[in-house]
Amino acid sequence: MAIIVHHLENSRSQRVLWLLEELGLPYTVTRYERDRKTMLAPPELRKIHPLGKSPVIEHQGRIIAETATIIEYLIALAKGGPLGPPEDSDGALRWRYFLDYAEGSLMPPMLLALVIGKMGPFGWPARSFVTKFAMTHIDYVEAELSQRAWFAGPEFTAADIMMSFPLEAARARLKLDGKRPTIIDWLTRIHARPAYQAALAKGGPYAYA
Ligand SMILES: N[C@@H](CCC(=O)N[C@@H](CS)C(=O)NCC(=O)O)C(=O)O
Repeated sequence: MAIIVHHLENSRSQRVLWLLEELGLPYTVTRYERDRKTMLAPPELRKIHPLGKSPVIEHQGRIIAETATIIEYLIALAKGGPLGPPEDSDGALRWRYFLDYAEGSLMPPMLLALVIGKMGPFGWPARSFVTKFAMTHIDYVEAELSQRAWFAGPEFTAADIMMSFPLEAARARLKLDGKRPTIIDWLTRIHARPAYQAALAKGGPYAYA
């Protein structure tokens, strides 16, 4: 049974389309547009999952939310393969870690930077604190990526897919170009992947590519 992806434009769910393209699994996309004023998801998404967020997938009667959970589910469905955890235990640990780190630790400062930016002058008092908080993570990620080609090890895996959205958001909000060459090089390499480009064509508007 094909997988249905409930996909919100310009959002984290782009990663799920990309993973499905990499895995070559059949899927269909139900697209949602953001409210033009609030930039929130439309109420129809709440009919799929009570939180009304994207991504959500449907498969064999299951409704599955949370990007990392979806990624692990799809990797299991594809029976592992090169995008799953590496065979060496350090690589496997890094794979799992970056799946959690992307949404659990890296996204909160990126979201704060977005909110502060939208607040205009009211956000100014918090700006230097938030930027410092965010840049601590960016420096950490830059150092990690300087040690190996991809997040889990020498090969591209789903850990790279998971890390794409926060780092694309960081590039847009924290103006990383010219300052963090390793992250920018990694972004250039992921954007060059045919499956990344195919997912863009399926997903519609995505302001971070
Ligand atoms: N940690 C969740 C976050 C889900 C989430 O916040 N999705 C955003 C997309 S960028 C969303 O649906 N935002 C619209 C809204 O909050 O109304 C995940 O990774 O799936």
